[in-house]
Amino acid sequence: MSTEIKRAVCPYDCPTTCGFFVETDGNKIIKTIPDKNHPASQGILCRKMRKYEDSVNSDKRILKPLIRTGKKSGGEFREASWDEAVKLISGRWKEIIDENGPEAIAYCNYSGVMSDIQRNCGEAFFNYMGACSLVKTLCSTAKGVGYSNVVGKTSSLDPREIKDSDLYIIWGSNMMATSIQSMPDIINAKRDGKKIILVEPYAESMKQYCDEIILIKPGTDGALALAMMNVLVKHGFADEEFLRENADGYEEFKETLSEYSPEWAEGITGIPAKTIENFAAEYGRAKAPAIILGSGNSRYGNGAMTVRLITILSLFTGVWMNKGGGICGCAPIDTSYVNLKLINRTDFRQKPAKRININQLGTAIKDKEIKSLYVYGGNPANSVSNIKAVLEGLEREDIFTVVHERFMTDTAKYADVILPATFSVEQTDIYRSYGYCTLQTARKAVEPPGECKSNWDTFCLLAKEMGYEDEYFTRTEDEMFEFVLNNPTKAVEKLSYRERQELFNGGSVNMPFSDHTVWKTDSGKIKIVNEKLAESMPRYIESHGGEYPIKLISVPDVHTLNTVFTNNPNLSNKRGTMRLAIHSKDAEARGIKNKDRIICFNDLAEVEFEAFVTENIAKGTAAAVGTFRSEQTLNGLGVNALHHDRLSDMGEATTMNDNTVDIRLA
Ligand SMILES: Nc1nc2c(c(=O)[nH]1)N[C@H]1C(S)=C(S)[C@@H](COP(=O)(O)OP(=O)(O)OC[C@H]3O[C@@H](n4cnc5c(=O)[nH]c(N)nc54)[C@H](O)[C@@H]3O)O[C@H]1N2
Ligand SMILES: Nc1nc2c(c(=O)[nH]1)N[C@H]1C(S)=C(S)[C@@H](COP(=O)(O)OP(=O)(O)OC[C@H]3O[C@@H](n4cnc5c(=O)[nH]c(N)nc54)[C@H](O)[C@@H]3O)O[C@H]1N2
Ligand code: SF4
Ligand SMILES: [Mo]
Repeated sequence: MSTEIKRAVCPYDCPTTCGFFVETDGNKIIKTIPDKNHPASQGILCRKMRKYEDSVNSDKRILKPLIRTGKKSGGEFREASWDEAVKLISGRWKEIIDENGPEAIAYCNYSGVMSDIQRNCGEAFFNYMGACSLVKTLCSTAKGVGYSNVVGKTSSLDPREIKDSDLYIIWGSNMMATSIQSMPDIINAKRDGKKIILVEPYAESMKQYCDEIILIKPGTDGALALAMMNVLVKHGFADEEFLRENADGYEEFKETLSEYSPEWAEGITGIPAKTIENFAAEYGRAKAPAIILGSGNSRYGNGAMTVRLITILSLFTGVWMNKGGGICGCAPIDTSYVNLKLINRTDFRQKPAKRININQLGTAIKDKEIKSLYVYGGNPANSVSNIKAVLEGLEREDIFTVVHERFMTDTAKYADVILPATFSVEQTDIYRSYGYCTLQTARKAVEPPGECKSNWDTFCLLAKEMGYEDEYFTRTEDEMFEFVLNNPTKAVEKLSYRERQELFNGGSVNMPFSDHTVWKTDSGKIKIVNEKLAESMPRYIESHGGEYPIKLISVPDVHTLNTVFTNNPNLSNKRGTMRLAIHSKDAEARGIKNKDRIICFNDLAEVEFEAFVTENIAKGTAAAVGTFRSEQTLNGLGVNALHHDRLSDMGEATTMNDNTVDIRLA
């Protein structure tokens, strides 16, 4: 059998955006091969992707359009042709637009495929239609806003720059799950005697790689950062000359710091004052400490302020000027690699429409004014907060729902029409990374099975049927790909001929690291005080919290990525039963032992878990690991049923870690 090796890029929502190769027999993917020379992943593929062929060739894939025959969510469908499905959809949409206007149509898209054309082409379609617009803030928008409120467009460290750091603070990141490619640097640093400190409410996964574990109460990291800055000033570790020269508002901010003593912070964070003193001093002495910041602590009612405070802390001792010093995990790229406007076509929208925040999708689609919902590259029936509201909306007989999917997800079960979707290796696209300075492309490696179609091809078909005549919708996928590459941004224009050629054929290009020492803000200075904000002076604000005694957080699982891979039995089985980690003291107080069936409850729902009793979690905290399909849950509900749909202080982002619950034996 003759086979061929083709280049591929991981399309999932991870900071690394790993590159790899696939071996094909001309028909199917038969093997996934890591790329040792890849600039970011360097031959390391996570366990989810090591046998990607199992996911791509799964016999559970949807291969034909399906039309509902039974009740909503009943899972009864009949096969249909694309022609019938597309005519049905466009027919209903035209009726709805005639009767109620285009804002009666909503869409939902998130992280299923992160490559630029396939992810964003739906924006162009719904902009053209004039449908409701979607506020896509399900993940880490509060983090981005908190960071840029201080340093504007100045970039954070690319993970490849932390090799030069002399102290590592892993601040709320389960790197074993979400940034495995940086783990060799952590392991090597520890071996070389550099210290690794973990700041986490839930340290189970990372504890063995760290020298010191600081367990913190969820949502209180801002208080820790402030107390550290109090100590840095008190003991002369703050680089005051640097701050006076480079930052707006240092003197005023410094005056407020005396309030934020380690003893004050102990009361809020649960971390002993002495530990805070020592941590701050250790940080103050380091020449090039790297704060590796996850997104977990931004998913709170105070999330943007928390990240703002940690960003200020990272600047407080002047270490951004030293190689390896600074913050890693925010935005390492300070320029644009792809001209996104060519894809999402914001210019198609004639007037502003009703905005739907994805975190509040349930409330939005319960509203009878919404007559149709189109879902692609997302699984809101599992991934969005306040699941009961989402399901109530999806259950409506009078909401015409179309789901473009690869598998029969919980969301797809509620569809009137399901359209079969492709995998990344069956489509052509451009891949930016949000964690590394790389730009990649991959051409289609194999033809899709059955009648699966990419998002691009599907939207072009729907546009044709709707009578949308713009040239945009007439291009083939390859033509669109080449059109975007032929209209490069300034950063891409600077690449060599060979690199540009590589992008055309499918390849990974290493872009230069950014300069972390030029402040790309409106004043050209670091914004400690930012007059443009309602909260111009940074301070500690409380998270939303709630009336129940236990704080609930949701954390990533190493075997799955949100609900992607939950249809792969090898990975799901290894992940095991839906678990809730709780501290042994909290368990004891409730008569709960390890592996007991427990009910976690609040005003929104009751969700059953298996108890995981541990010392590696802050007291008064419960951590739900992974996102589950309903059939894999214990009582039909996942943890998101316990999440309110409140938004963050800035960035309109998720606050999925900011809920309270109580727990009892089942
Ligand atoms: N409890 C809990 N909830 C969470 C999280 C958590 O850790 N715990 N994480 C949160 C975060 S950070 C995020 S980003 C969100 C993710 O939320 P979502 O993006 O809604 O959820 P996913 O589970 O990633 O679902 C993506 C779906 O897209 C489909 N898909 C993949 N590729 C394609 C394609 O090319 N075309 C089409 N049409 N479909 C495709 C996949 O089959 C999958 O069903 O979840 C959030 N919710
Ligand atoms: N294996 C795997 N990989 C993934 C994902 C996955 O689900 N599984 N998800 C993908 C997605 S969608 C994203 S957005 C990225 C990043 O995904 P994220 O969900 O941002 O993951 P992490 O950055 O590892 O950060 C989560 C960590 O924050 C901690 N945390 C929660 N609250 C607090 C707090 O108040 N303070 C502190 N200090 N820590 C807190 C949690 O305990 C957890 O360890 O990863 C991607 N990669
Ligand atoms: S899921 Fe994340 S870590 Fe795994 S291959 Fe894809 S980008 Fe890399
Ligand atoms: Mo995410």
